[in-house]
Amino acid sequence: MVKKIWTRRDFLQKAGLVGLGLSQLKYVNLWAKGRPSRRGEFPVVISTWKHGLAANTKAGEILMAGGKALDAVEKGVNVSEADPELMSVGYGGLPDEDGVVTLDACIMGPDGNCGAVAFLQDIVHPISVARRVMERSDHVMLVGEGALRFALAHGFKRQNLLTDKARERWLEWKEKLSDQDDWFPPPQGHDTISMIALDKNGDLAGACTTSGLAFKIHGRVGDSPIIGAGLYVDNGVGGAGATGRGEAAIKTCGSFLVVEEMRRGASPQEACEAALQRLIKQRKGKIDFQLAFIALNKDGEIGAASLKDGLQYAHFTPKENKLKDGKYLIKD
Ligand code: SD4
Repeated sequence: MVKKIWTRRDFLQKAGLVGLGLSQLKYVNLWAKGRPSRRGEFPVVISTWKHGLAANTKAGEILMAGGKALDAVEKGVNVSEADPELMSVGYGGLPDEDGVVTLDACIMGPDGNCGAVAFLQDIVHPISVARRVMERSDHVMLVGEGALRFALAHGFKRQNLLTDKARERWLEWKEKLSDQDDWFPPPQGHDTISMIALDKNGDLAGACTTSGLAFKIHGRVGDSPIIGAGLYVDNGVGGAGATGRGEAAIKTCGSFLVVEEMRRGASPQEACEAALQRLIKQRKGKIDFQLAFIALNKDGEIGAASLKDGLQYAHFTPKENKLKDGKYLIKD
């Protein structure tokens, strides 16, 4: 028996689609790739670390009620910022070497607009100040005293962010200092929250907020408030966020790179891994720190990868909000 060779026309005829106009065929192509069917799984949220679960819960509530991705990421990470037990974000964050808590944050919306604050002190919710910078000024980033003054002018309340627990950890660190110490590498501790959300309309937004590396040099700013390094969102493609050694994310424009990889056709998982591979190559394989990326594309697909073992991330869909392990690239 001669095997019939199926043509595109045969397929369309069988599916009853011959006679459709060009624009309708375009839709059929999308359908074949599965996009509208994935819509059922919207909204989606991905965020870093275990505390991402509580942040996702808040973001998910907003999204399930039909809210916008931008509101979801802001209110979601607000939960982490207000948690005194969380020693890497907002209130209760570990201080710098002088015992001062300094916060970095940035936010990016579906319209490509973004806002950031860096080296901000005495304000519990830096992400909300970053959003205010985005919406109420034509600047992108404010730092230090200027960021604080802007926040106070907009009604944010001043508050001491150094909890007793964080102060004790700082004193312990100081007591152990010796003349052999240097700043390389700094103490580890990677619990920045980066969050990307996709709402029911298919719009993306992202947020990233942190107290930065513990016991850093006073004045140090990491990747978390830097658009393209700690966070990047392109509403036509996807979004990505970082956690870990900020200097490494800055040197590779990490989050931007992840999004650009997705633009070139990589899945979110492949894109996260490609950005980390770029870093490994840049450093000729000499990696003595942790860095991780999370990513979410326009179709609701996610990715998460780190240099070393230990990355966890929280993944929210209408069905569940689950803590998962990220893939890592370097086995010690
Ligand atoms: C920083 N990326 O300041 C931040 C630190 C971090 O989880 O991610 N901690 O470099």
